[in-house]
Amino acid sequence: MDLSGQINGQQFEHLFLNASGVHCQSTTELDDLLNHPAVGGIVTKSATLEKRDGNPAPRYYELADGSINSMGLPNFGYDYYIDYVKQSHAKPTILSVAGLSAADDVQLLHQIQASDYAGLTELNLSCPNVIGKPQMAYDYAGTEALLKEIFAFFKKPLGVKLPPYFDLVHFDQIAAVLNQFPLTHVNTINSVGNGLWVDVASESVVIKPKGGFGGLGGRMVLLTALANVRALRQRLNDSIKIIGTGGVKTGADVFAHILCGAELVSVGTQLQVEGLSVYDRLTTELSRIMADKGYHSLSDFRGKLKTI
Ligand code: ERO
Repeated sequence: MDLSGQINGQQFEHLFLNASGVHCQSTTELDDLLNHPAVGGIVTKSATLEKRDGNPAPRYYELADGSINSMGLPNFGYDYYIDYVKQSHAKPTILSVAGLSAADDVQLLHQIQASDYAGLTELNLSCPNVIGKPQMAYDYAGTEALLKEIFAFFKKPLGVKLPPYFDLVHFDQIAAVLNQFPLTHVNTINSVGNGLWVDVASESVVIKPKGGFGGLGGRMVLLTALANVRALRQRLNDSIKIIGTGGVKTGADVFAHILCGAELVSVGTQLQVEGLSVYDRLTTELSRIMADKGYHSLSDFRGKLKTI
């Protein structure tokens, strides 16, 4: 079975990645992922210019059908992650970066441009959990201005991590912005920002930051993730590949992401729940579905969702 995909000519022998934020903060965790045979490549925890502890705990909570988090960007800082991805690895790496402001984003990308890192970078335009900082990619004019400034000097492969959109007009608007730039990929979706879970027994919220509001992930966001992959695939230039992230629990969910047009697929909440063995199970389940349908390669059905 050929489960490979490509971004910017870089071959991912296996379609599975981690979702940024899960099992990717330390080099030990990143090594675990890279050493796993069913993982095609890794995405780092989004790096800020300086190391951050993040928001106060509890800041992650597992629900029956997914998760809610308000981690607040805990990470070891840009230097830590650039040092890691600059090493020679047997699989592709994606360096995720997230400024706390547009000026930070520009500075991070200047530093990457000046470094000898030649792999993929992903600018996170969608963190829902930095208190007082809006998600940049909901501001279309701001995103356009930022990408203009960045691509004036940034000549290395760059993609962006997007928040979920919910209105068809918003897909048109963000695609019109993104299509102006030589992006290698978009990664969609980040968590669904600012949900709220109420524990009825204790009559309380379940995470501490922001009065209990946080980003939703896991199975409960699958339909939103598929809609975003599909709607963006229908609107973006063919050269901009899509990493499908969100809601993957079974091989059928992975199949659906590919059918909607994903090149690669990330696993977040379910990786947190199940550990690295999730990738073996998903590979088995996906391969069985493909075999039953007579498919040998992801390209046999990628983007070929039927409408009625
Ligand atoms: O709180 C976080 O560190 C975080 N959580 C998410 O669900 N998505 C993010 O993009 C993110 C931080 C960048």
